[in-house]
Amino acid sequence: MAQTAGITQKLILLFLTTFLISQSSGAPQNINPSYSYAFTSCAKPIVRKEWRRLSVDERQSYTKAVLCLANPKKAASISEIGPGLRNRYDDFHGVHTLQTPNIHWVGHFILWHRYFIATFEKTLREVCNYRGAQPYWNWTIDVTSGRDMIEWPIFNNHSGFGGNGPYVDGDNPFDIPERSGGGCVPRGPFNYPDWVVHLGPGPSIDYNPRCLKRDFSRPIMNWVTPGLVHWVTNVTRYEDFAFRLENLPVFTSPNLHGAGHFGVGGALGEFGDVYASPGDPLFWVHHSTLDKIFWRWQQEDLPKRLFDVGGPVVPFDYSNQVGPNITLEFVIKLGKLAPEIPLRDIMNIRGGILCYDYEG
Ligand SMILES: *[C@@H]1O[C@H](CO)[C@@H](O)[C@H](O)[C@H]1NC(C)=O
Ligand SMILES: *[C@@H]1O[C@H](CO)[C@@H](O)[C@H](O)[C@H]1NC(C)=O
Ligand SMILES: *[C@@H]1O[C@H](CO)[C@@H](O)[C@H](O)[C@H]1NC(C)=O
Ligand SMILES: *[C@@H]1O[C@H](CO)[C@@H](O)[C@H](O)[C@H]1NC(C)=O
Ligand SMILES: [Cu+2]
Repeated sequence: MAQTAGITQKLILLFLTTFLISQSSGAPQNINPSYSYAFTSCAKPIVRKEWRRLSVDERQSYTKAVLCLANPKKAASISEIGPGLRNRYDDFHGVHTLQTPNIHWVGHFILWHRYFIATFEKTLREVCNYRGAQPYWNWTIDVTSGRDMIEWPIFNNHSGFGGNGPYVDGDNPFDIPERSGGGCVPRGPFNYPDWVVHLGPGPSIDYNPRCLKRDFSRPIMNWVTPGLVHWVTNVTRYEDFAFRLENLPVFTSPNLHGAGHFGVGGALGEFGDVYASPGDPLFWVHHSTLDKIFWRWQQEDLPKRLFDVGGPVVPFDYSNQVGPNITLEFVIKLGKLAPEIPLRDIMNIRGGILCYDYEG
């Protein structure tokens, strides 16, 4: 029954999309006319589901596939970034580390991460025989539930990513409020030594094997509200959406991207480390949610938004003191993990080189 409803929903979606495009075809605006809408090439997208919509088996097959990517016998390192990288998961971590100074607080933040996640999802499927799609984590449901973070399904010891680390004292340079952990995640698929973070902290790509730490901060997680999601999406231009999604890197002003990173990673956890955050596999479910919000924003006015990009090439250069804005021809790279592509190729999640969609 739920399956049928999902399919119906997708058909309606496809219909609406086609309808909007045919409506607009008389007077294209902000659309490059050389592009043909390539939905036909992606008739059967893989469908990314919310974590709790997966069965326990499906959740475990996802986390098992992630563990497989970190097993050098099953998924060898190919990135040639350095001797500190020992497996394919490290390659993803290392590519993010090397590019961290160029992919945050820029116009292409959400698009670079879209390509990064899609490549990760493809690798899970091709290298580790994972049959599903990359899941996403709708934090709004958990934050508004009022339940303790430790009880959220995503942090389940058995069917999730495990929970918080035990409390340990430590530096808290950003004054993360009510930090509550900081120690090694004790249970779940990503406890030590089942899961070993190799790179970091920060920009280091040296071999530095250690446990995954988490340091929950409920007040930061509470940044996520339906009102904040609305504020981010209640804009008509891409550059405004992109700016609001990241917002200023300050702890006095809430932002969706930071809520997940610092709500879970706090002061001492990997997830709060802007370079080393992929060391925590929550990275993928959190960033997929941002991508879903982006896609939903695009869909609200597809003719205008499918190919709308903007915002600075250089981090924080919102008034172009240093460099230009991104364009559809702006090229992004993932090292040896995937071909270099212009942003144009990944504007549509159901066309060109991408073929996935979101349920819910
Ligand atoms: C998260 O769930 C809420 C409540 O069901 C829903 O309104 C919202 O659109 C969802 N957000 C995302 C990103 O899926
Ligand atoms: C998960 O395991 C930790 C450590 O053993 C425990 O403190 C916590 O209560 C468990 N979480 C749940 C929801 O049972
Ligand atoms: C959404 O944008 C409109 C038009 O700019 C504005 O009037 C409205 O207050 C905004 N709503 C929110 C919740 O930001
Ligand atoms: C960058 O985009 C902004 C907003 O559209 C625009 O005002 C500005 O002129 C652009 N900067 C450059 C250098 O093109
Ligand atoms: Cu990032």
